[in-house]
Amino acid sequence: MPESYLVTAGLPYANGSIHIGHLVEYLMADTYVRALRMSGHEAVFVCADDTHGTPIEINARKAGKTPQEFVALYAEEHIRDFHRFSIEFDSFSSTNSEENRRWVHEIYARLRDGGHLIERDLEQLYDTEAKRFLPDRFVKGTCPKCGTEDQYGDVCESCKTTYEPKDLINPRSVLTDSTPVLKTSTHLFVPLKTYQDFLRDWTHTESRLQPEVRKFVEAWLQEDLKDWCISRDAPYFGFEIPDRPGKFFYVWLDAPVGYIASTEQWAKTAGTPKAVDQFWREGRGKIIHIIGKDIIYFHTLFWPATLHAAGLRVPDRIQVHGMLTVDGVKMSKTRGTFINASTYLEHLDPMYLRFFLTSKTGASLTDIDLGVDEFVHRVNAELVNNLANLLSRSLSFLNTKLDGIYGHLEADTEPYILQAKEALRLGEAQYAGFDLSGAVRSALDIATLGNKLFQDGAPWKVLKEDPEKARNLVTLCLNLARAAVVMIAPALPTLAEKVYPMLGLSLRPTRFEEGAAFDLVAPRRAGAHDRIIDRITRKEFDQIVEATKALAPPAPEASPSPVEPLAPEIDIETFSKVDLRVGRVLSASTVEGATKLLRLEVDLGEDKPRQIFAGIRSAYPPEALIGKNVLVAANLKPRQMKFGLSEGMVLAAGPGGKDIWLAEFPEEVTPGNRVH
Ligand code: 2FM
Ligand code: ZN
Repeated sequence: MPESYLVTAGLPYANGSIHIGHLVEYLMADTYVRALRMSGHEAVFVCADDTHGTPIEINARKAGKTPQEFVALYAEEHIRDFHRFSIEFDSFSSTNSEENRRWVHEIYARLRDGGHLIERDLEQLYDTEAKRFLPDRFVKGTCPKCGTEDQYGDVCESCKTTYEPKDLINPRSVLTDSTPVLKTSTHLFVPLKTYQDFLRDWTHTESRLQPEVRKFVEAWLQEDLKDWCISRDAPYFGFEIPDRPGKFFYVWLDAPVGYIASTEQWAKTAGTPKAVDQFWREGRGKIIHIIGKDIIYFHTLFWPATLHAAGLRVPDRIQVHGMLTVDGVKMSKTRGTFINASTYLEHLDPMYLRFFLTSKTGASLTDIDLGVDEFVHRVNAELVNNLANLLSRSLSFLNTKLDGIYGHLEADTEPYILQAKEALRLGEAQYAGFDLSGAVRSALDIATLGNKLFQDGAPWKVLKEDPEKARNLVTLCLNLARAAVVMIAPALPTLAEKVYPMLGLSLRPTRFEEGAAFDLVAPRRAGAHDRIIDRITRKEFDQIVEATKALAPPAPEASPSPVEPLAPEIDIETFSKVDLRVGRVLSASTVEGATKLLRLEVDLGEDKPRQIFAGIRSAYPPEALIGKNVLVAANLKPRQMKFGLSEGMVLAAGPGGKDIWLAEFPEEVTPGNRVH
């Protein structure tokens, strides 16, 4: 049954270039949407630039531009980069649009008139010369803890203590160097706890959230949600609050509303202006948000609560993906792995990255690693030597030896055809369940079968005695290749477009069913064949890394850190008394009254998960921990803390503050495994 879907990807800030970390999400969303359409569904794919907020306002000023000019430059760049990666939105809008302003006003009016807003005073540092309140990074002063001078208003670089700007000793404004004063301002809040019951129901609805995300949200919902401040004082780049001159909506209020505004822009250009109301007021189809795990809180609490309060449709599904790492570590500017889409494109065909990233993207929150050697190896072995090779060798054989005319599918080919049809069915379901990796694998399995038949059947030998037998064999191989191309088309649309005419077909695949047609038979003929795709080498990727390094500002000189002296020697028996286990983090949450701690629920393969308090809050946002396999000292005597019992210890390294790293194991390792 054809259904309707509205699919969104997170809105990129109009404050920086699209990089390979972003691409994980946009490629996932684009591939998913293409697959929905090939299954016969209606799928509308919208996105926009996220344009508001303090960082953009400040960077625009630094660049000598108005915020509007500044975001316009990024909009142009983003649209160009997406296009070059064949990421095709039905609408790519901006949160600074008139459509968005209207929707924000409507939502605000509904919140206000429904009695869903409260007012409260906040005391913050204010620069009397610049006439503005100062966010954390606009205040410097002496650390209240260790006395180090010249520290920002959020964290001390020296002792890593986090604090409020107003806690600094001798604070001064970064903008004017004047001494800020404390000033009170009235702000608007959404009392989120009013929606706690609604959110619980919403969270529990089947297939709304991945199980690991649901656990996480449930943990947040166990405690009263804090009121959410939705206003900011002028000057601010954003929408002014209608009946509050000088107050603006906080960027995270208007950003997701951009999903609706972008739907409206699509609806108007498609000539069906009512479609926006159909999706967002009447329930025309499923609303699916694809996001990274760093913005779960916004999408599972603030956003559905806001929509619910405003009487609009709430999302049907939030699909969360893991973050991109390169060779197992976070992307880094100095390592040259914080690669912009445009830098990549100067060196390699986007198809390689589409292939690799989709082949690594599944339905879990596990981080996605771009291992450089693996990238080169898999592109060459799977895309070039398997799929493209099947097409090239079979097409070139048919065209050069057999006049390009297809033969027949003999009766004994039935099992192979059934096998391919089964892979197509499986692949289609895999796409629908966001298991893109599985779907790509299903396509490659069909190609592997084709290559094996070609190799075993050796048409170049058969040709002399029985050219029709050779023709029929190659015909089977090309029908299998076509099935594989159809299956992989959502991930690699440009490959499919290139290859379809070579097979004698028009334009591009539009339905998965076509892959199961097996109708490339006489008297049809193949088209002219051409190079499909070339092998790559490590050198090309290294050039991308070098080009990226050249863009990065020089790294500050690292101060030598003395290595701590070793503890006294112990024997193996003493060591083996420590029972080290692999534990999987099921949930993580902050602890009221403890600025350094996170409360973790860790699965050690036992009947029930353990509660462990870990002093890693300064380094890890709780949501980044879900699903990680960590190293746990499992036979430590449980410790009663003020906040509860801590039943073990997770092990980590680093000097403190943001620089703490948990010891981790890959996802394949089973929780509870002993570490020797
Ligand atoms: O985290 C980000 O990059 C935000 N710009 C995402 C916004 S998504 C949506 F809610 F607007
Ligand atoms: Zn300090």
